[in-house]
Amino acid sequence: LSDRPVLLTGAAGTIGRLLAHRLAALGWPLRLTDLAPLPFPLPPGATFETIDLQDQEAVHRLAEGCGLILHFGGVSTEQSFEAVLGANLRGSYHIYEAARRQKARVVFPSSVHAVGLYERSAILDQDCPLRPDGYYGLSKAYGEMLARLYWDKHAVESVLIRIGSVLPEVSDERILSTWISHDDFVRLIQRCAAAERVDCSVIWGASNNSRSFWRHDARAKIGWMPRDSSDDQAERVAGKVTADPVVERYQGGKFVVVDYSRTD
Ligand code: 15L
Repeated sequence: LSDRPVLLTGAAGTIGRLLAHRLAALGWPLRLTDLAPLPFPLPPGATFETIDLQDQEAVHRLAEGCGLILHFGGVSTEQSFEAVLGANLRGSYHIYEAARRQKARVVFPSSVHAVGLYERSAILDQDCPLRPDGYYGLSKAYGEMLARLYWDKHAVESVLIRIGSVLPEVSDERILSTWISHDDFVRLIQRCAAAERVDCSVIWGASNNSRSFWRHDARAKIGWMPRDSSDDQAERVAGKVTADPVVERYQGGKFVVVDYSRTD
């Protein structure tokens, strides 16, 4: 994979900008894109072009020659089905078609919201049934199945990272379970590129948190072990919870309550 350009979609987003800076500093040849203009100066060795992921031609053109696609573009919050449909469902399909043409590996960021309707007491393994907590989580479940289809049918390799919360530090009690440090996250992306083969692997994207909701994934296969942990931040956020019992009941937290109508 090493000398071919790396396409990073969603480069202006929260995770995109972290990766753009950190991977450029590691000397990666980055091809950045986003729907929005870049809110920071172009990192060394990177190029940038504004495209809409719904424009299949543009996605194919931009992916030309790339060996790895980090697909962080699209909607990242709970929104209407129509909003999610274009960016996340169509957009991810265009990415996978481009990966197939370029014989590129894909890193697909799935999310805690693909399993957000499990209660917080549940401990999940990688092959648990997905329980999305809204249209955004559903688009992540779709992305995982899209990746599976392109692996089984076309041998397109993917790492599906079920990301918890990529934040500089823990901000409430729930995030003690879902937190992944910037350093652990960047090291994970490095392993996604460096691993000899990844097939179609699922990784729980969290640091080594003793309050984790998750266990068992493909980390040994890709050679990643988180080094950080939320544990030493527990005291600082103790008691930081919302007043909403639905938010506090489920792994997905506040995304769950958008249009929630169960009464039991
Ligand atoms: C996500 O999938 C979101 O994109 C992010 O903004 C956070 O809300 C995160 O999940 C989370 O639930 O902590």
